[in-house]
Amino acid sequence: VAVLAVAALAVAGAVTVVARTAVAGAAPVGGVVAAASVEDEGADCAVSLPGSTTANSMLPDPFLRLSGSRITSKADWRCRRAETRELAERYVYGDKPAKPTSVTGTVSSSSITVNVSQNGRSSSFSASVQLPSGSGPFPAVVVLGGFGADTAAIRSAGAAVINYDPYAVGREGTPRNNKQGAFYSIYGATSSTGLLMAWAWGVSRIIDVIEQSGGNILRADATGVTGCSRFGKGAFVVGVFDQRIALTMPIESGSAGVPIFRGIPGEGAQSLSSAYGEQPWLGDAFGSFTGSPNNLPVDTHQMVAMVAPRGLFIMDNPHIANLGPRSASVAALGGAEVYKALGAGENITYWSDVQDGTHCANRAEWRTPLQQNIQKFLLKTGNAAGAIRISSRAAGNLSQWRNWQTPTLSDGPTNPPTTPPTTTPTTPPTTT
Ligand code: MCU
Repeated sequence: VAVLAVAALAVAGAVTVVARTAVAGAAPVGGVVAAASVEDEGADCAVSLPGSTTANSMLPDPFLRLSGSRITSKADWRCRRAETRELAERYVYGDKPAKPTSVTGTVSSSSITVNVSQNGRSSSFSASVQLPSGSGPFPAVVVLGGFGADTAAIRSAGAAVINYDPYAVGREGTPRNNKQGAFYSIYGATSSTGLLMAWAWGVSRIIDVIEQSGGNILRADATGVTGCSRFGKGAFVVGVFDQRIALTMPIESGSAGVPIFRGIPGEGAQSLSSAYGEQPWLGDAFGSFTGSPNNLPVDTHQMVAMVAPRGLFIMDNPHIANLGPRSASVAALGGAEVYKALGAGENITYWSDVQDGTHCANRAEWRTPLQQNIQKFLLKTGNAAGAIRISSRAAGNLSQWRNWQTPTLSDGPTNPPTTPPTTTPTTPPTTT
């Protein structure tokens, strides 16, 4: 990787390569990391969100607990992650309900069906499956929408493709007070949960069905997700909110995807009010923050961090400022600090060093890292290093966005902090 990076720098002269140093003592989560066996490992963490938020023009400290103390061990991340999840649900995406009381379905070599019911309401959806050659059971990559992902490369690497239609679960083109699709049939058309989270809930239910299927065709412990553009936003949210996803691969996701909210206005990317208004992608609560992202108590570098230590391969396009690639690079660099602190710095790749500016083009540059990521995190036959390859056309600078430094986290678990939380000044809630 070092050779490749240096060569690219010398030839193109347009690439900023941040070399990754090996992290010592990476034992528990470094190297190849299996996904969790449950959707949310921190579901039992007690989290109480404050009633108000404090404006902060810098990226919130991902290591700082709501109580005001910083985490000190790797084990502490589990419940700090749970706090981050609650913040992300309340302020950004809306709630993701836990697994419904009944999830049933089937897995065949050509399709997956999902039937869900809860509180007397039921809904169902299905997805087609394309297996790779060879004999299974296979890992699978859920592909949101029908474009932008290199499905041929996925299959030739040895993973199945699950063609998931997000609109079956959360339709576009509806007003916020009349959302439609399998998610909203269960949770109501006035649910404040946005489409991206509804789509994520749908993929979680697909994984439930794969788990229950007995694993003869598809492996339940090796699922990836990808998609481009609005489906890159979706793929990102899928991976953030289900720890069974072993490899998350958003492509050119743009505003409401990977880019830090705080950076979008300055970069001239699709505005937060435009992204919020175009479709009900984000949760209804985000509407109070479209003009004031500094009031958000969370930003997308923390969504990146929520994927840690699992595989994350962010693909971006530096040629289209509307996508916010500079802000996306900052999200990746900020989230990578949590990966490093957990000893998993080699598990994140950000790659915007691409030639073709066409949105959602099939890009030769991503084929090798795509297959390497599939080998490493899904097939578990490889151990390629992560790479941060930020195009100098759209290179963000993390140091301009943070006033915190990355702690050295100890390996052993620690007890909850004994010092009382420090009182910080708060502004009144920005929600109206
Ligand atoms: C980049 O993703 C979106 C973008 O946010 C929208 O403004 C635009 O209409 O559609 C993009 C997309 O999904 O393109 C396929």
